Amino acid sequence: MTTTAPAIPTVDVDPFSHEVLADPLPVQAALRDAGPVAWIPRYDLYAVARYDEVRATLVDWQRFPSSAGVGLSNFRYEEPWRPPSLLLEADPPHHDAPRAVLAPILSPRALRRLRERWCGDADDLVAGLLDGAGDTVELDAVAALAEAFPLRVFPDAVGLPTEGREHLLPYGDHAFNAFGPANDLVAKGAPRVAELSAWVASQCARDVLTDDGFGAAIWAASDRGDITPAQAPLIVRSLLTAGVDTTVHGLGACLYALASNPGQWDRLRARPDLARVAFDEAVRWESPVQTFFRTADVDVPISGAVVPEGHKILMLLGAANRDPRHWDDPDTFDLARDPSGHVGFGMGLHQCVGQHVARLEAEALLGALARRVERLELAGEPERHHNNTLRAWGSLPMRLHVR
Ligand code: OVM
Repeated sequence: MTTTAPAIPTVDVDPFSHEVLADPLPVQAALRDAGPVAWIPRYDLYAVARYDEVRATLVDWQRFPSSAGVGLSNFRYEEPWRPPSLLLEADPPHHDAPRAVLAPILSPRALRRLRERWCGDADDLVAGLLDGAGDTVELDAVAALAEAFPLRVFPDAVGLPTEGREHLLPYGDHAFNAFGPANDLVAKGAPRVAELSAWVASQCARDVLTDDGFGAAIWAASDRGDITPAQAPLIVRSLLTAGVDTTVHGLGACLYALASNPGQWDRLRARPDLARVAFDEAVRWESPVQTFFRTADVDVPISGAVVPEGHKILMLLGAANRDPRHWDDPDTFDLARDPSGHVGFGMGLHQCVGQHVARLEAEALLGALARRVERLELAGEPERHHNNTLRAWGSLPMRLHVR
């Protein structure tokens, strides 16, 4: 008698179509409900969308390595659009030195020196929007807050010169599109790739960076021999790629969640120490980074089915973060819940190394707003910004009631 692995359910969707990007929740649910793993014929792609399987795939770097790329493109056969990241697109042992160098530079302990300054910067930004404006202020919370604050503090913390910072968001937007299929979103970015990549590369040089930022600290690690001088600029590049759009869209998600759940805003104003919970809950609820891929290094059984060696597997972080098998009432944004364990920052050895930076930015901005804004409300139809990887707002018209 022979036994065969159970068939993998087919789910014929395009997770990267505009229809799905406009509202990914139905496809997330369909993939979760189809089974522990599903097969997407259009891309000959396996997919996990349940919390347990997403988490298990994320932590299994031995069988699901990252060095063949964490997008749809398989670096075994296809030339990457830029030299691979030494962090994101690497496995142990190559991954370990870059990670060990960067982690302490971005650790909560190392960030303590920035806390007071960033809180003051957030107060200044909010004062500039509210002072003398009357009882209510209308603004686009994406441009005025979610983009303005990270762009004000993060490039300074890295040590970038002022010139050219407007390249950061378009570069990151393209990098996150490039993890998906070669669709219209990737084509839209293509004309500027050379220019943006050249600018980013130029900003990673030692003599361009100030001597007191994250960039200088990475270069100092190469002086100590912890990494090579050839690795240093690529690690700086990771900060510039992964550190801006992600935080912007995380803050956008958080502001949208708070504006559309006034009870949660009241709770935050009463307990400003909930700012970090609010941000993590927004990262769970909205999952600004929706997806990443791995590549099966061997045939990998998942609940009896097999993901064949050499195939890509799509991990739907957003689906896992709303899986009712794991979360109570997952679609509710709730500051009373403990969102820890969400996979919005990933899990395991590649878990977001910059997450403490993002949380500090959120704490500073939400704190400044909570001190001065009685109520936030949507003042018009919010607009999505479509990206193959990011769940993002393009504009969030809001009315701020000031006290
Ligand atoms: C990188 C990187 C890390 C995380 C996300 C990301 C574009 C890039 O190391 O360049 O997205």
